Parts: sequence; structure tokens; C-alpha cells
Amino acid sequence: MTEPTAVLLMAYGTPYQESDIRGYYTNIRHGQEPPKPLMDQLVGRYKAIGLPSPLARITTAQRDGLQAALDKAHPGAYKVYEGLKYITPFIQDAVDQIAADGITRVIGLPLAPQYSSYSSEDYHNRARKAIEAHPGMEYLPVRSWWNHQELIHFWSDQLVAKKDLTDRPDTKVIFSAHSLPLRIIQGGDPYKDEVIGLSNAVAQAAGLNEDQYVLAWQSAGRTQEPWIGPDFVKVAKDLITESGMKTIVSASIGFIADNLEICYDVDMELAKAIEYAGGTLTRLNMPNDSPALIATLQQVVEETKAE
Ligand code: FEC
Repeated sequence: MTEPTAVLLMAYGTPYQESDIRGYYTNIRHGQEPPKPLMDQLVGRYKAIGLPSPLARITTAQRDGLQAALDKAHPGAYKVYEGLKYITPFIQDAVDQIAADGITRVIGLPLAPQYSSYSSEDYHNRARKAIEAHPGMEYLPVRSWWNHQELIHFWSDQLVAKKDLTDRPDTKVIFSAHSLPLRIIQGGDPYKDEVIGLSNAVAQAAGLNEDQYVLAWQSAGRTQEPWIGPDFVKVAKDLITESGMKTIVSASIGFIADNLEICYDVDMELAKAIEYAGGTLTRLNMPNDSPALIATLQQVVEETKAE
């Protein structure tokens, strides 16, 4: 039998319990301990949604779902591993396990649909560094996969199902993705263009015209420098108080799972701001481990292996 190919699914990771938050946040801050006010804010956000965030369970379910789909289509050909950026099991742990399992061909698949030098390439760099310890391993990086039809239709099907609502003149769809520091985009990073590409593709598949949707940015970090805007909370508030909108339909297309940025930033922060301004929020479901997401990941793996 030929040697299986490893699929290294790489995700952000989330603290499993309160005592993990400091180390996790320190890792996100490149080894710098967070000052107390920032730490208190983050603990407060995690406590508000309840620890652990659903992300831990969902990343594992995505791994298991992809393994099952690949086993069905190509028995014995792939072994799927989970490696996280900021908490155990780290990307390096997964690479060491792949080596221990005697596998030498690795597809690196970041669970972030749009490419960014800041996020996707950082996943790949961590994987490449871990692989250096295992001579003879081949690494096949997946760049981005936002333009897969299954993913686009996962979002547009939900909008089509809400056509009665989205067609009303006082409803606006807000597509959103994680903001990034502006300097990264100004340096030529394609992230913003890929997010624009996905929002337009979803809108087109859902039959929305340009007046029915807007793209905004969410969850900017707590740093001094400017981040990509406009922020979705401000956009939503202005739409209600200045443009007469009553309903905001939120589609966080830049993410694929329920996580802190969805359960807190959308379901609590955005919802509260909209309610305070006098409007109502309807939030689309996230892909999580849905058949559409698993089918997308399966296609991405098959295309990468075939290249
Ligand atoms: O626990 C959870 O459920 C949430 C996990 C989580 C995901 C996530 C996704 C992305 N982030 C991206 C960029 C940045 C940049 C900074 C930054 C900071 C944080 C902090 C937490 C956090 N992120 Fe995150 N992000 C998640 C969690 N993120 C916690 C620290 C507190 C805060 O600032 O809110 C700024 C720090 C830095 O300079 O590195 C930039 C991007 C994504 C989407 C792609 C991906 O998932 O990899 C981009 C999930």
C-alpha cells in the first residue's frame, strides 16, 4: 500500500479554561505578556460567552468530518491532523506526530479561506519550521480557498432563504471579515481583495444588488495603529440612525466557525449596538462542520494532491 498523505489542518486555537488565557494571549502578542486592562477585557469577553469558546469543539469536528469524507472517497489515502497556532496541540506537535507516523508528504491547509501574509503565511511558516526537524518531508501549502462554490453557496443559500427580508427596502446585509492592521494591506497583501471577492460572489449568487449589501470589518485588535475599516458596529449604527434601516443581516464571511469574534463581537456587541440604535439583527449561521464546509475542504485537498 502507498504511504498516506498527511493533511495538516491549521487553526487559531482558543483557551480551554480561564487559566489558559494568559499564555494564549501572550502567544498572540508574540511572547509579550498582556497588560492587566487588556487581560481583564479578554477574560471578560471569554466569560461572557462561556469557556471554552465553541471553536475548540468545531476545529476538532472539522478534522473528524474531513477525515471521514476522505476515507469514504479515497480509503487509506489521507490522515488528517489538527495543529493550532496559539495553544496545544500546536502546529509543531502535529508535525512531530506526522513524522512519528512515518508520513513524509504533508498538505498544509489553514482554516482561513482568504490568504494573508499575516495569518495564512504565518501558519505555513510555523509548519515549515517544524518540518525542518524532519528531513525528507515534503510540504504542500494551500494558499486560499475562498472561491470554492460550495462555500459561496453555503452563504448565498441562507440569503436566498431570507429573500422576503433582504428584499425589504429597510434591510441591509453586512458582510464582514476580521480587520487587519492597515500597514499589511498597504504592503500589497491580497487579503482585502479576496474578502471583497468573496462578498461579491456571495451577493451575486444570492441575487443581491449593490444597494442591498455592504462590506465592513470586525474585531480589530486592541493596538495603537490603524486597522482596515469601516468597523461593522459603526456601519450598522449609521445605517439605522442615518439611513432608515430597520434590519441588519450579518454574514461574517471571513470566518468559518463560531468563535469569540462571532459569539461576542457579533452576537453580543453588534447585537446590542443595533438594538440600542432601534434596529434588529439577524445573523447567518457559520459553516462550522457543515457538509458544505467539509466538501469544500475535501476539494481543496484533492486539488492540492493532484497539482
Ligand atoms: O477563542 C476564540 O474563539 C477566538 C479565536 C480567534 C480567532 C481569530 C482569528 C483571526 N485573528 C486575526 C488577526 C488578529 C490580529 C490580532 C489578533 C488578536 C486576537 C486576540 C484574540 C484573538 N485574536 Fe485574532 N482571532 C482569535 C482571537 N487577531 C483573543 C487578542 C485580543 C484582541 O486583540 O482581541 C492582533 C494581535 C497581533 O498583532 O497578532 C492581527 C485574523 C483572524 C482570521 C484568520 C485566522 O483564523 O487565522 C486575520 C479565530
